[in-house]
Amino acid sequence: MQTLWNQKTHEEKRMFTRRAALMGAALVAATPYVIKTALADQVGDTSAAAPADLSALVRRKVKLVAPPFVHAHEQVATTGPQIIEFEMKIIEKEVQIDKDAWLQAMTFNGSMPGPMMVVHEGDYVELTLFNSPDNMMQHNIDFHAATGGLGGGSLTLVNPGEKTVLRFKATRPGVFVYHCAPGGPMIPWHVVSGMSGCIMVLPRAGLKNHLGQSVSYDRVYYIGENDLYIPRGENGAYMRFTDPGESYSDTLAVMNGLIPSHVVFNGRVGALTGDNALTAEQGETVLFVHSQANRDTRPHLIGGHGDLVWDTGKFNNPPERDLETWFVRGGSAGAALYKFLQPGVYAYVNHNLIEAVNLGATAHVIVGGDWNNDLMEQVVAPVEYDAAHEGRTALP
Ligand SMILES: [Cu+2]
Repeated sequence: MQTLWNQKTHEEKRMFTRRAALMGAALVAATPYVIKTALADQVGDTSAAAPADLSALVRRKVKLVAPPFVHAHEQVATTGPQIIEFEMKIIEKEVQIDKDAWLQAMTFNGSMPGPMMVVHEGDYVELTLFNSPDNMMQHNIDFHAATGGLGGGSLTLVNPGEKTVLRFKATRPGVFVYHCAPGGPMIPWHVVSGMSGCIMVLPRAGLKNHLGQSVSYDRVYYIGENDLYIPRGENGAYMRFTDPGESYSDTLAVMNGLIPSHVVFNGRVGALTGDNALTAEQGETVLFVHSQANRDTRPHLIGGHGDLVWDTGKFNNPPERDLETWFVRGGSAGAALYKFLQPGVYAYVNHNLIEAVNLGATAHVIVGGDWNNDLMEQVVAPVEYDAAHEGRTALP
């Protein structure tokens, strides 16, 4: 299949993709009984539903920005519910994820993760989703924040060159994953190829602490974590492919072993370190939103804490306080609020430290300000000691 795929014309690839996706859909239906497919088609048909009258609502267009940044938004809504219009384009492209490793990535809007959307509870999200004509694959979007229709997945399946518009009402406040889910084995493959992102549905009155008092943030950063499965060739080097179709079977073999070759924040090793480090100032409160569409993770801010943490990511639940590490379940997003008290370079990691250090899941936050010796002081700098006389009182 791999060589054949390369010999196909663009049109043939499109047809192939369509057929593969249909096969995927058939697998999802998993039919021992044919009648079940018919029933599923019947109940999944939305064409006869009464139209929703939203003519009284104001529409607002919001341009999405690439993570870790988030588009400008109000924390406390100053209007009633609106229809918030977003656009996203699906782009398949090769991405270098480490010095020696490349991924045939599938992306929402060209980034891994896809952009974070922010709306308020009661708003309507209206997304125009474009599948670039340069792509090979059929894609869609499943919003965990949405109700019905496979989170929108059953209503948004687009071929290369097609667009679709989905509207859903944001009824539950929290941070929620969205991801591509085009059916069958395409689902995990597209997700571990980069197709996930996050939406934050803020309560209209903004965030509240454990006592129900209002809290706000000075900055918000969106960290999307990806587990990646890059196959190695016979010479031990990572394999590089010309297109997603060619990469599929070798990648699937690694995926099914459940051991990622890379675990990264924002698409590649080092995406949020060095010149790309996150920044903040002493005294600022930062909201870290962390999503993982496929696999569990455990964010930890080295040298800091989570002052208020919604580790399940849902703002109707009171936040936990003073956490050292929090847990984000695969297929969800979490949010942690922290006020930086001390300047310095903080590492924000997945505290499986093998994943953080050896596989890539590390970000840095550079915080400017004045050191507070009350919180911490280096009383004696490292110095050689007199082993004949000192250190004898330490042991029991
Ligand atoms: Cu997809």
